[in-house]
Amino acid sequence: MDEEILNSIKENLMKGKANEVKELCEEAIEKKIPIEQILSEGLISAMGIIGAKFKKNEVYVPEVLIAARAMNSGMTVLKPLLKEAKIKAKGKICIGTVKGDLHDIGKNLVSMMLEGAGYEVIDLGVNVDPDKFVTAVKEHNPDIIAMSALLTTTMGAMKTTIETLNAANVEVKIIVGGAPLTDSFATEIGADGYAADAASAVDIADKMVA
Ligand code: B1M
Repeated sequence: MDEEILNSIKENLMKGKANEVKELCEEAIEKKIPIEQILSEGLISAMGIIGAKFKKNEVYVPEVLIAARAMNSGMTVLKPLLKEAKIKAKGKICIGTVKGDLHDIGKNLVSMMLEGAGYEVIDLGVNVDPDKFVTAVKEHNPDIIAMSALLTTTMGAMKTTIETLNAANVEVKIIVGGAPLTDSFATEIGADGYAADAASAVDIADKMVA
């Protein structure tokens, strides 16, 4: 019976059916299925499948976005209970698009996938000044800083941000991503990881917090 509801949550999430996911999560709570189980075997598991399909080009950005919307809709029901139960997130990540860059579709997608994978994500927005990343590390003490850049002209801001973080002597791992980036650029600027897409960002974050 529990398995049936959890499978329905999964299937509806993958189809992007936000209302159904919300109702099924409410039903699961009424049936006293543990919150962790609803989260991991329902929502997170479904987003994981979407992420893997996205990586293989079996689904595209719109499908991922509607699945993420359905995930969020289920999360509105679970979040207050998660807080009550003090269930710990996998890790904390501050994410932002670097200074000078206003593109946020990819960043939002990465953010949703990370949340879908069980991370607490603090979104710093777009055009984020290097000092704002430093302030965020001091304020939130994240495990990871995730930076996005879509312009060749703003890739340099990633290097400046890493230099600023290093100068501030803060202890944090750094993942960078965005269409113009490469693995070798990430290494060159001193990032700890490069993710080519949203699903890979989750894989790398998982390795970093493991
Ligand atoms: Co802009 N734009 N844009 N734009 N725009 C590009 C990026 C461009 C390639 C278009 C082109 O010329 N063909 C070009 C950049 C050229 C270059 O630098 N090489 C460009 C330009 C030039 C500009 C302006 C300078 C145009 C102008 O005003 N003259 C200007 C700059 C504004 C600024 O930022 N200061 C500008 C403005 C805009 C809009 C505001 C109109 C709009 C942005 C709206 C928004 O984001 N809210 C826009 C858009 C939509 C695009 C395109 C069409 C689409 C970008 C996008 O959202 N893709 C883009 C052309 C293109 O890509 N076809 C273009 C979908 C998204 C899901 O993919 O962001 O790549 P992406 O994210 C992927 C991965 O890259 C990765 O995962 C995501 C999912 O797989 N990823 C990460 C991204 N961040 C990551 C972080 C990670 C890990 C992975 O970890 C930290």
